[in-house]
Amino acid sequence: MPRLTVAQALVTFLARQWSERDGHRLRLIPACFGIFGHGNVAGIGEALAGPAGAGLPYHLCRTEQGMVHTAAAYARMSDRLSTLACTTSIGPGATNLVTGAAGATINRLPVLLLPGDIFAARPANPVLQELEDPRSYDVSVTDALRPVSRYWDRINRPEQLPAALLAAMRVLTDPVETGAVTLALPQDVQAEAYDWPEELFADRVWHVPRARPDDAAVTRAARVVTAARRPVVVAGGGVIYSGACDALRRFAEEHGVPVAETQAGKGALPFGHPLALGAVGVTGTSAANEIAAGADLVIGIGTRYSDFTTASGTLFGGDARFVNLNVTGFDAAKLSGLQVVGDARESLAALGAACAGWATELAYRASVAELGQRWAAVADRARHADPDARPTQTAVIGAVNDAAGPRDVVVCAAGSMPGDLHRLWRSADPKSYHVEYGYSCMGYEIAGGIGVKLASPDREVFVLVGDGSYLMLPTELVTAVAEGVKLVVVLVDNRGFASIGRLSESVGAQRLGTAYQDRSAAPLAVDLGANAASLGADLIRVVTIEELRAALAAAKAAERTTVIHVETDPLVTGPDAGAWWDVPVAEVSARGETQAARAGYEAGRKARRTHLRPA
Ligand SMILES: Cc1ncc(C[n+]2csc(CCOP(=O)(O)OP(=O)(O)O)c2C)c(N)n1
Ligand SMILES: [Mg+2]
Repeated sequence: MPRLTVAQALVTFLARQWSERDGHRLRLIPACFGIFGHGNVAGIGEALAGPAGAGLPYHLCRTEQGMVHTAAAYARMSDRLSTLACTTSIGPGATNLVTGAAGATINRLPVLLLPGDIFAARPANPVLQELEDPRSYDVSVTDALRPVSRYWDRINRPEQLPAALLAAMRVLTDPVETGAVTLALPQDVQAEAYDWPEELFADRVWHVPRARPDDAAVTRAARVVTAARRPVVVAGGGVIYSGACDALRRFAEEHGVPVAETQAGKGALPFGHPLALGAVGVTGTSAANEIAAGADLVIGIGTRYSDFTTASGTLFGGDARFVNLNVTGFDAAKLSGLQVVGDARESLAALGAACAGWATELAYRASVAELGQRWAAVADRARHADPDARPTQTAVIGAVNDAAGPRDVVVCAAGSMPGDLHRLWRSADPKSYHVEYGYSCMGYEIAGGIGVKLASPDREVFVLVGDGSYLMLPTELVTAVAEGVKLVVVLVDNRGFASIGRLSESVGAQRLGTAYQDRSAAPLAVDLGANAASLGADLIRVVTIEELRAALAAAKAAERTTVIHVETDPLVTGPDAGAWWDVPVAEVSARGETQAARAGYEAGRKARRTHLRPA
């Protein structure tokens, strides 16, 4: 019976966990990111520094929020078969995890969080950074992680550790339940020794299942599908995580069904495929949205049906039926859909076989191709740069897309770029488009880029980050530099929040607080490029698109992380397909513009469908 501290046992255990799917075995948790404080340095810190730590390399990050983004991005890039552990101190180190944890859980991505916690024995409380809830000494700040975690536990005695570890690994590797998993570790318990059963440290393989759908559900779905005349697939992130892209392409081609993509599903069908409609929803293309609006059947695969996908309930027709293929019944049941609960690849194969011989009419497919070409012409114009004008954001995106090889990855999360990227980026590979739009968390970009690069070092990683997002979390640049994780960061500076500025104006809020300026409304003398250079990145400043192209080539060839700073015009917007997004406008206001915005809002709201028709 090995005698180890709780922290040593935990670290030893983590180094011996594996995931397996389709015969591929991966380390489930190959590394640990962290920041030490008094709440984890003596327990987890000592364990990672000792012999147990040999199997779990440690990486120092600069912000706890950032490291959770890094872990989530790593997991997304690994199709949820592998993730990172994150260790923090108690108090603020622990609460800094909350935002990242929410992002991971919302995006259905596994991350293992190991915050320190206040003494279980309470010998001299309150300890530094203890919350002290007068209603109960049982409450600590790590309780804030409960609602954003899919499994949450506090290890108050060593005996509790084995069962908690097994439960944590199960949830991390379960495609239905996965998300943030938190094991809060009181600082005294971390250092406590215990005689552990030897078997706890055996190599353990977590087989990630490919759940097969119920035969009767597939038969029901096939009946609905083969009766459709204008079906459309909405492909979400689940298609990519399941490795179902080939199955999707076969299904689409065999049955002549066009495919529209959510943010997480973008790249499921490569750009240029005659049945690829591209982005759908609020940030969608005119091709996808027109087909979606006229569809009599929506086949949602691995999608959460967020408001961006459904245009807040206004995109699909009131009579449209839904057949939803999803690994979780929770998502499959949305929009009154006919539920096919199972792994996306398995379900697509089963549904395809059950629909054998059926295909849409040629005229329908021809209309898909024509709408696709019409959108491509609009996109071409937006991506094209006027050599004499200040670069537009869409021309910047075009230049980065041109510089990126087919397997290279673009990373983004918040602001106006995710919408432009969703519509305009041309993906040749399902892992080449990495826009975090479940939580759309400012600050994800650089930290997420690190996770992407760590998971796929053979790909070039292009981080597109707005000035607002950059200012929220530039610090992870230091981590990229220190760890030798090479990123190409394109810092798109439009002096404030172009996205929220535009939204503010459209809802009658007069762009209040959306430009970076001083109290006299003069532009701020803030130099973000100098900031990036001061954090250790190589800096290239560019003014024109031609300079940007040269800088991208240089940054690709470089071995170090490069930040390319480019200024764009916040008032020039990309093309959009006019889909509606529900952001309520003030019902009463003295201002005419706000009253007009409210009238427009009420008109828009009328188009909302309930989708209560049973499938
Ligand atoms: C952490 C966080 N806080 C606030 C928001 C709300 N928000 C969404 S986009 C945005 C502005 C982003 O600015 P920037 O990165 O410069 O992009 P731009 O809008 O200029 O394209 C804000 C404040 C958010 N998504 N995330
Ligand atoms: Mg901006």
